[in-house]
Amino acid sequence: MITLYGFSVSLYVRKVRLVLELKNLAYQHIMVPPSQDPEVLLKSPLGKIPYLTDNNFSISDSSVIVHYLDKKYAQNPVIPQEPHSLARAMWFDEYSDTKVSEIISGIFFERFGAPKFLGREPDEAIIKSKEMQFPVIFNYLEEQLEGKKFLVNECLTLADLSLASNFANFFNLGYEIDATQWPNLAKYTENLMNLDFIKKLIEQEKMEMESF
Ligand SMILES: N[C@@H](CCC(=O)N[C@@H](CS)C(=O)NCC(=O)O)C(=O)O
Repeated sequence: MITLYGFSVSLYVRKVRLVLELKNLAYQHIMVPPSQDPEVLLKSPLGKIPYLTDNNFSISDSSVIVHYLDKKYAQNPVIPQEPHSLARAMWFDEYSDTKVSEIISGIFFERFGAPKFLGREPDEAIIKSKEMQFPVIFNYLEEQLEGKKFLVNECLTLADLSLASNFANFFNLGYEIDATQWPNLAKYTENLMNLDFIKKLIEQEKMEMESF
């Protein structure tokens, strides 16, 4: 039995859930926050979410979990085998987890996390400075998507799922991508968000967040 731990608002938790859903794997999802509790540290040594157990095996970190799942459950693979494609998929996963996350999910945290977890109002100056950086990531992705439906090999990979997880936060915040400036990125994100399993998970998350 697979059990995934971590609040669904986390983009890293969402990334793993997208892979579990794509692979049609049965799993239990336990909504927990990050924690330094010794019991948690046994499964997630940095105390971060997500972490996952598969029967008696436990592992943490979204990218590591996805690599594990892809190796163990081969259906609908998300990690390419060919070296250049593998490197490209890993690079975009890294780019999404760092640069894109720092900007988009940084704003999401200010808007929703700061009031909920830190008991303070969102800092509009922080939000503004992050919004000013949208063009940096948009320009890069626009160029990388030229003539492509997906980022690697014309098929859905971890690269796209990782970005979909961040862009779900972007759209949930009410932002839009200006298709006149970034036509490739606008079309790409629209296609991603309209994939059935992604749409279904985002809808499910909305219900989970209402009772959160
Ligand atoms: N590289 C990790 C990052 C996970 C992460 O930073 N999770 C956040 C929640 S979105 C967390 O647990 N933060 C608590 C902490 O940093 O102590 C992954 O991909 O899973």
